[in-house]
Amino acid sequence: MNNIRSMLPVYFIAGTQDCRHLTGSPAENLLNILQRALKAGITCFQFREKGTNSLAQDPPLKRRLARQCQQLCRQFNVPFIINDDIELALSIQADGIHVGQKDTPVESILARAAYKPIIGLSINTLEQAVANKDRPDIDYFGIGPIFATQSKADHAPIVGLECIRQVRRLSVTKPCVAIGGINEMNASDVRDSGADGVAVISAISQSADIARTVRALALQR
Ligand code: TZP
Ligand code: MG
Repeated sequence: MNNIRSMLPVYFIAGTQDCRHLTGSPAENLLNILQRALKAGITCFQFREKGTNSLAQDPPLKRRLARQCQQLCRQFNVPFIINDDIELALSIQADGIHVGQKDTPVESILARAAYKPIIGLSINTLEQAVANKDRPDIDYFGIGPIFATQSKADHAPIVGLECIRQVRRLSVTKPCVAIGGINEMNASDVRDSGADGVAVISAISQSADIARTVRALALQR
């Protein structure tokens, strides 16, 4: 995956905890939503099992589901990223790994990897953006939360669109995907502020019409 920017326009993130409004098993629900999102044209998928309602407590099941999601993404030629779980990501050769500021440091991920995974880092302040902007081992930033979100209980302070603008004003040219409370209505503002793409959980996982939502998120460029 040479062109990181091209994978950021509609970056879908989900785990079984985000699909509990459906009636099937947790794994079926996620695969069902992911398949519809892939058919609709998402440009990247991040597998993120987090919290008490997730499979974080059941590693074998989590691993099996990760592989199923990876296979689905492969069929659609869409990068498959794993949130935080370095062991799992490296053992199944996920295309990439996304980490937060408090997760495993990027150097130690790469020291353990037998291949070069795409690396995404969450950014919540201008200082973090500037400190990491010239690091060649980080492929993209996830900036947020931009708006209020229901999908992450322990989220960092909301930064608003202004944070994306300021990051760009500080000459941060690294590919950036914005996250947190982004939907069909505000995605164009997010892009106009300087983000290369939008990362969403609920806008897609809870959409009554995933095809329409993905098209709308994609068109707002
Ligand atoms: N990190 C910052 S906000 C967030 C994460 C994982 C949740 C985004 O979810 P939603 O439903 O798109 O607001
Ligand atoms: Mg994390």
